Amino acid sequence: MKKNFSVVLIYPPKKHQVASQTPSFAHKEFVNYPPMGLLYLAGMFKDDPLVDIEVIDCQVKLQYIDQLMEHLGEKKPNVIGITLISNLLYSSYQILREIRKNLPDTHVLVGGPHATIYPLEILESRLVDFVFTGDAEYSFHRMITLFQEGQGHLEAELKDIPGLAWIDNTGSLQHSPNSSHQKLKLDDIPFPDRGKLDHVAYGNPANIGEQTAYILTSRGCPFRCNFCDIPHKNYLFRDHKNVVDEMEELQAFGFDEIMILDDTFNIQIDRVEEICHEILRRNLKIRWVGRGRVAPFTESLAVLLKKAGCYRFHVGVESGSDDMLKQIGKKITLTMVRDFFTICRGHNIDTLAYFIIGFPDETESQIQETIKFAQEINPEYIYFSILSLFPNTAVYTQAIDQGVVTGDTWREFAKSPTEYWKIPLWTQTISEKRLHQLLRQSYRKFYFSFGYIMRLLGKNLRSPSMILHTGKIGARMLRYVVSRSGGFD
Ligand code: B12
Ligand code: SF4
Repeated sequence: MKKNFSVVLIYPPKKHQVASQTPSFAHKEFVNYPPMGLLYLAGMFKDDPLVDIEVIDCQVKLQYIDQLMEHLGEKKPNVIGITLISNLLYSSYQILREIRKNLPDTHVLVGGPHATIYPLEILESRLVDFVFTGDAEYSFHRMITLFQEGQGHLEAELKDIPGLAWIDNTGSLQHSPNSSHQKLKLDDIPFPDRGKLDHVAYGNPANIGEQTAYILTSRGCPFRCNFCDIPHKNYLFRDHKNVVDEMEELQAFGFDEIMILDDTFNIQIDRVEEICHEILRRNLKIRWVGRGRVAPFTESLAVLLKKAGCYRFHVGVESGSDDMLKQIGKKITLTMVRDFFTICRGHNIDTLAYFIIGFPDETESQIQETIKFAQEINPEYIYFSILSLFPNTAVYTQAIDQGVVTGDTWREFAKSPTEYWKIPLWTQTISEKRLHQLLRQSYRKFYFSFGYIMRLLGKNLRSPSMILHTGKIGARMLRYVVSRSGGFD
């Protein structure tokens, strides 16, 4: 017999976030996207009157742990679930400790990228009951149903839940393989339940709409850049009709802009073309932004994208040196990059280019080439970061093997997160201090050039609120580029 059930899903706060190697104005103060994974989980119960799901994004609401605990203490949910992101682990563990202490009868679940990499370390902390690795929509649904039926303790049932890790009755760690990703049909998964969050809280300064919705049309990436850990190495994608159904729903809901958050939206040009044709066939009038790679990309695709409402495209360029692009396994060349930006400019599609400095053995002159290259390709926006050695990446393994980091420092952090822990960097060739100076230089040379400021004045300042907003970001950025240190939290 199923019972009424209350579930709270939490995205952890930014406070105590491990300092990332991007200036904080670029990722923390002005950019906020909703936790899509939690909205997808909530979507699984949209039509279930017996399950009440609340999603709390502590990056924008109940940002302090005592506020969050007060709310949870009043609500006393049956289940609490938390997304674990490696950089946000310290505060996530603080929350988990408080939950164990104050709500000992509540079932505690975790999932997300960090949980997928370190399930056993998390279970050893004894702060959670179940860890979900990989995509979790169906596993989460099954688990909640088992709880409702009072069967959440049955080992035989738990073993059938793909990707689930737990400590069994004998005290042994168990982990069912998550082979479901390969078989997952994204078109069958209900749309994320966007009604669970206040969407006014989310945005990106580059967006021009009043209210942006975020969608995922694919998951995973078959490329294996050595610095990146995309949770799935194989690429799953949604049918064009399914994608445009969601876009249509979002337009009806009142969103006037859509940002596609895929890591690699344009891997299959045919599918992207079909999406554009479908948008045009249904006469949708909505602006949207894509996120993908510089290749494959063609002139005819750009024409179609523009016609279908795509006004900006984000791509990872990473470096202005062909040797470096080869070394990091990006599988693109500077010629491909130049072609992409020429095509976009020709068709009036704005661009945002991501760059990284501080790769293994990268020289200062290669970094200068990258800074120059950013100016040459002249996107509307750049986003530079210093390479962070993330767990589960080839470059992190290389760093361990070559003694650049001492031991598996991420695993130690995963076992017991500390407040002032620092992400390892590759500082054998260029010191951390110099990398930060070069990072500041990259933003200064690009955003504070005469040409860029003139372009900004001509293009972006359409309303008083936009002028105010741009002024605020400009002032913050100026403070950063002239500062000698700081700005990284
Ligand atoms: C969009 C995005 C962002 C956005 C928004 C983050 C947000 N609010 O979700 C922005 C740009 C703000 C961002 C910032 C950062 N991000 Co980010 N981001 C992503 C990206 C591209 C997509 C996330 C997403 O929506 N995925 C789609 C959903 C459906 O999948 P999902 O979130 O994994 O959720 C599923 C499962 O994990 C699971 N699940 C998730 N949570 C839970 C909870 C429970 C209880 C259960 C049962 C299951 C479960 O079920 C979900 C449905 O299947 C991912 C890469 C990727 N492809 O996942 C990186 C990624 C998550 N980001 C990452 C990082 C490192 C960061 C930053 C630290 C980067 C930085 N240098 O500052 C910051 C800090 C994060 C922060 N402050 O929140 C890493 C995390 C690595 C790690 N080991 O934790 C990833 C994996 C990218 C990478 N390859 O390195 N990010
Ligand atoms: S950086 Fe982009 S292309 Fe490379 S593996 Fe990650 S998602 Fe794929």
